[in-house]
Amino acid sequence: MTADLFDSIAERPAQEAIADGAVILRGFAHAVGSELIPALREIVAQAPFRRMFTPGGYQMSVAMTNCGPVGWVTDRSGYRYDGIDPESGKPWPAMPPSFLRLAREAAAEGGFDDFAPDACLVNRYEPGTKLSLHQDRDETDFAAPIVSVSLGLPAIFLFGGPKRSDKPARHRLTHGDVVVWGGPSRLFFHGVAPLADGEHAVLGRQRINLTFRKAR
Ligand code: MD3
Ligand code: FE
Repeated sequence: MTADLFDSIAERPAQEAIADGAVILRGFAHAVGSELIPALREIVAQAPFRRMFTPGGYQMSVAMTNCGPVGWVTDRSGYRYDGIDPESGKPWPAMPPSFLRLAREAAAEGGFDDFAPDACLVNRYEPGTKLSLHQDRDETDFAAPIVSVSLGLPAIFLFGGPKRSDKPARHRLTHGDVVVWGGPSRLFFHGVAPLADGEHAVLGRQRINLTFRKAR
């Protein structure tokens, strides 16, 4: 009993440092998951998921939407943060207080006090979809971390280094896991492997990832 408990703690600590400035907070969003999902449904009702196009003309397999003062968009003219949803011509839905609270608490837990995100990108992965290795560099202030919240089906997160050619490590992220990326790791290459099929009790056949950013 004691050994089992000890082993489970040893193998799955609540905080896993995976790089300088990057920490996985296992299950950090679990308790508030039930609060996040209804808020997410309201966001998606106002700003539905859509598969955007890269500047190179490829349609992304991951579907996206945003909430908050600005949202990340991509089209043939490039990547940018925009206060207006190009599909509706209206501002993005507001960031729910529960989202903001979670992002700020996680950032503080990861060593970043006073995180003030102005964008929350919402990614939807269905089985077989993926996100190729990339850097997040459309924000103005790289001193601010990015906070990510995983919901629904598990995914294999690919975490490389400062160069595209750095061989990525693989980290399995499950429902309720939160990751804080700051410091040197803020500009590391990363991606998500093709999602394995499955069924999640609350979200069904999908994974939803929230990324909180300070864009401006
Ligand atoms: C590491 N999303 O939206 S979240 C993205 O699971 C993105 O949907 C993935 O990469 C997802 O841009 C990964 C984790 C993440 C987000 C931003 C990072 C890791 C990061 C920025 C720098 C380093
Ligand atoms: Fe990214």
